[in-house]
Amino acid sequence: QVECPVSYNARNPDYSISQGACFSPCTWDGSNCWLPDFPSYGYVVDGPSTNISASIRIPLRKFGPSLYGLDVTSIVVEISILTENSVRIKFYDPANQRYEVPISINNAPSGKQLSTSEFDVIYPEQVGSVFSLQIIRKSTGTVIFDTSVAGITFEDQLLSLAIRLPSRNVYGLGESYHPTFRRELDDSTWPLWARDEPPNPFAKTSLYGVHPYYSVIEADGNSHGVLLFNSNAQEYLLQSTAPAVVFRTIGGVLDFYVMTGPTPEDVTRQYTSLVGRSFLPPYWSLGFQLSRYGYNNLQNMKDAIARTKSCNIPLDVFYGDIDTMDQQADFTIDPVNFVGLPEYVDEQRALGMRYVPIIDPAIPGNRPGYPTYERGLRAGAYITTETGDILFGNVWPPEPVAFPDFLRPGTLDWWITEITEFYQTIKFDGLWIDMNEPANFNTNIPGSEYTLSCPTNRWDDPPYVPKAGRLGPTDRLSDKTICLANTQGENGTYRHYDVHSLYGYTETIPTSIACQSATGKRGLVFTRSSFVGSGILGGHWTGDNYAYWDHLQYSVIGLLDFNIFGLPYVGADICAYFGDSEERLCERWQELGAFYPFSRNHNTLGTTDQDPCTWPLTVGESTRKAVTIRYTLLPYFYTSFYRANQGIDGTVIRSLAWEFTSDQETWNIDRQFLWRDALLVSPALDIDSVVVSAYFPAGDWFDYYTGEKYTSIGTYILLGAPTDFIPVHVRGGYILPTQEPASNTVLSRQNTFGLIVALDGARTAIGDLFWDDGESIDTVSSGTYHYGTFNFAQDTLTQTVVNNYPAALEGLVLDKIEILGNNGQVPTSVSGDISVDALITYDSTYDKVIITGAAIPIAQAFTITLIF
Ligand code: MIG
Repeated sequence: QVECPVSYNARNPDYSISQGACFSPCTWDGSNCWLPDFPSYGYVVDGPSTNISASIRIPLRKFGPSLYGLDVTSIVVEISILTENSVRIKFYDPANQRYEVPISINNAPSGKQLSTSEFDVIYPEQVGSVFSLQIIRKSTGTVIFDTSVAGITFEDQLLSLAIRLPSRNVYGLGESYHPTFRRELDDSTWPLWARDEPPNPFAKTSLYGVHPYYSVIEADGNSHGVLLFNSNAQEYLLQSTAPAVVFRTIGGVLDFYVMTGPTPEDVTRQYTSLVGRSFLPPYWSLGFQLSRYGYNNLQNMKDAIARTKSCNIPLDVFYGDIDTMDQQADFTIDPVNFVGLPEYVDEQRALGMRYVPIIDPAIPGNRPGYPTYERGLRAGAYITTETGDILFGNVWPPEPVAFPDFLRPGTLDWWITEITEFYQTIKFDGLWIDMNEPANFNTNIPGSEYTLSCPTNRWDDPPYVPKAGRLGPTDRLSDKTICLANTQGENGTYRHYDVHSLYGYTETIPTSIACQSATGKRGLVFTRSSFVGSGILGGHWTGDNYAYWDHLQYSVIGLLDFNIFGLPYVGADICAYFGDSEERLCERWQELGAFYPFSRNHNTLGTTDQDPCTWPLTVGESTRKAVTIRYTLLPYFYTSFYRANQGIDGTVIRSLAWEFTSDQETWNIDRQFLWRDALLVSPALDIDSVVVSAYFPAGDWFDYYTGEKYTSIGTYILLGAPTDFIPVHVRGGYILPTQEPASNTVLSRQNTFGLIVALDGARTAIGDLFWDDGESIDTVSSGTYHYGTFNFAQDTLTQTVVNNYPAALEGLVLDKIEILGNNGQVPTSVSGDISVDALITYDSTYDKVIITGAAIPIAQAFTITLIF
């Protein structure tokens, strides 16, 4: 049985359903409302299958009762095998072109039919049979995708498919705050609708971005993933019985992609191959970053940066939020409070720092002497109402504002020009795009000065209101955003109803182009609202978190989620956005945040300062220690981003479940994570706690700080975690490139390299190094990069240069090599491509061999051998 979709505007305020809201054909069982049992309604096979343009098409016809009406009686399901391990299943209306997501993904059919080496697709062929579809993993017989749990619904404004799951290990589906990485199948319904709504772990609300994608670990450890490529307002039900994921959307088509792994990392790689590999972030964007909303004037900004530098915390990036603008208008600078900002930026950039300003989409339309609006008007850049007038809302700035329509070509040119011209005012290195759900204050709330009240029509008030609609006093989808009947695209091709959740995605594209054309460099763009495939061009921060200990913990889940969504460049506001942070919390947050891909301390207007060196006690010192580890390991981290960008790997921040899938204990772990495959981070996340119960999958692990070895058979170990300390371990069998840290990455990139060689039981290890100038556009495609692989075996360490580009590493040497896990075998010397002055020492306490003064040019292949 599957729960009946009961419109959210017919429900009780707590979302529960009363009998009166449960109507035929659904039935009330005294406490809940159920759909009729399958197969008493749905679609039947209506004719023979045909094979057209490398896909199989099966005509289907509706039978049984309708839910909200306007059923599409005749639909087609088209099955296209894309690769040996991916398939597309698309249900659509062959007679009427319906809206489809206007983003191109890599979905060319291969021409294979219903079966690959990995899976079979099965459905009844006989005309008149009730249609359902199964995908079966060949190697195990597991049914990984099974629609025989409920009837398919394909109405004009309600489309639904229920998928029976082969296990209860479901991950992904977002963006939302949820308290566990492995989703709870507890009969809850979650929205998928871009919304400016702070994260609330208890209310199951919409967040900024939309990723209708899950990944499942099957009972035997095989793994698959499922994407519903749809951008309309959606919800999904995580049903306990069956168990099942039920998708419901109010528009578009049902366009599913299934990836069959078989490992979770394979699934993520297959997903990023489909929707696009993540961008390669500039090296500096992996440095530590400082921000706040409400510096209020230049002096406060300068003070925070000076404080941070004065306690020797490496720092690469500083920010200008909307308070640096002239009354929050894009491309301006507050002429009173931030006079001198461009000069200060120049001064800091000369020292190797980078500056990133915020940009909001909304453009004030009523402000004398503000040419950006006029130019946008001439470009036809703004979203219009149904009657063709420009739509005015009220957000930042809180005055009548127009919303750029990034689905119109003219908008793109205008936007790129505005950003490029802003570069003449102030030099920036990246752009931070906010409020792009798009947010609008007070929509449908009468009484405020510039209230946007959305008219009543079938888009603003659809017959079925999914959970995404329930938010404020009026419970409409347009609450806190703009009206859904508005049109977008050239000649009003689209309704905002359809493309709402693509707003952030579509803004990211021209912003990224503009950032590169203005700066001539790779740049960094990160966005609050994201969609499937946003990782190609941008990163993400997880939004307006609170100064609570559980938000510290959930930030780990945010990292893991976005890594499986293909946006590995992600982070949470360190020390929290809302609320005054607290010293111990901020200290732990700085320690954990030192291991976020996007590592930025940020808070909101009116809160007390929380930059690491503003605190009286040890936050500054603890931050310095953790951030110094980060900078030391940046060559390894940067290489990990290269691997995700190239599809060698799926994730950068990796859950233990993705790396040690055969160990079931890892499937629930979400308080620890890995940097790729070889660095385990086990943060202290609880108030007052100075120990961490950390899980160590079977193998050898080395304490990052001491080199002490733990050989685990797969156990929890209680680790000491004093307030100034974050446990970090290196995995045996791996080689991590390092570099001497410095006060920023411009300087650290000139320092000597090191290698941490962590041996496994067989005394072997592998690793790699990607290096380029860290900021040029397209270094990979132009071949202007170094990529080398390291290997240690039979007492010999080598680098093989896979892509030779010595210019990237000119003058840089590998100087320090630490070999961990020697089983007490002490070399007396070292031979090969190494300086005769190299020193070799042995630390008997931790069984560590340390070679210093190696002076090996790191751009070149080398071989060195330990002599015993
Ligand atoms: O209404 O630009 O999430 O990071 O500092 C708040 C001000 C608007 C929300 C973002 C936050 C940013 C803030 N913005």
